[in-house]
Amino acid sequence: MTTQATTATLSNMSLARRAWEIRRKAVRMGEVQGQGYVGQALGIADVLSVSYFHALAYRPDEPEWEGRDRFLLSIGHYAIALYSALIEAGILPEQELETYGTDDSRLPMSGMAAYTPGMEITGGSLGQGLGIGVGMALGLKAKKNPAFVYNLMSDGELGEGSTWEAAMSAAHHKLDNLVCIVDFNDQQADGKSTDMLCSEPLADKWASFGWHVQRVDGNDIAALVAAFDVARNLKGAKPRVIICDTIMCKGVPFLEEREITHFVRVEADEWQKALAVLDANRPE
Ligand SMILES: Cc1ncc(C[n+]2csc(CCOP(=O)(O)OP(=O)(O)O)c2C)c(N)n1
Ligand SMILES: [Mg+2]
Repeated sequence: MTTQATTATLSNMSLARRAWEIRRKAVRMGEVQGQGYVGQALGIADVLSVSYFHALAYRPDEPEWEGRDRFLLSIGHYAIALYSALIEAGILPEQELETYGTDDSRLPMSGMAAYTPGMEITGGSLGQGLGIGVGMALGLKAKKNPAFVYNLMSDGELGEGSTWEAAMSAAHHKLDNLVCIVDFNDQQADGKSTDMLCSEPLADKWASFGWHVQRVDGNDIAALVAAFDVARNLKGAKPRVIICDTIMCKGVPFLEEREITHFVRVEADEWQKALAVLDANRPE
């Protein structure tokens, strides 16, 4: 599979180490700007590691390669996480990290397709990514392009009606080239997602919409690898969803233990502290 050829050229660093690198870059960007959605980035780092270093086919030096798998960031506010993965994957140069969120940077605080190589869509108006993904997956099929579309969405987006219209449409069109990843961190802007608008039983809901469903610990790399492999190789004309239960701020215990909110507050002197915690726990 093209994926293997792609990752082989990216060295044999472990997926755990890649996730660590993604976490470290996100915290560093947070330090540059003095703010950022680092809680989300720390939580989704394992998913991004498995996506970019196990599952996706892409060419770092040719981000628009027609054969690439499309990775859609429906949640524009997670841009700091995707930039970290794109830098780690060699699609963006590492030094650009220092420009995060500044005027004229290609790395604005919310993801913008027009600014950033590797950013496939301008997400952020929540609930749009899956519908765009349906269109892209249909388009790829029409062009007989075997690439896959991966849409990363949040649990907050489960409250958007457009998500479920897109889900119904994907099953109707038998989009077996579409994988939806739900970051279930049980948090959204006003509190816990389960308290705001409970989506449980979530796996049953997706299944009833005609999707192949898996639910995994989104911070367990082995479980993610297995789930991504099933989603890719499954026979059957269904779209696939991987619901990932993640922990916000994962990997930095003093932030994990803090009362979790949508915008986790990190004081000016805590960025270095967070980096030190990560540095003390660097995987091989
Ligand atoms: C259509 C739309 N409504 C509201 C917002 C404002 N908003 C930005 S992030 C966010 C939280 C959404 O939940 P989730 O993505 O699960 O949040 P997180 O896990 O990052 O806390 C909201 C409501 C938006 N961007 N788009
Ligand atoms: Mg959430």
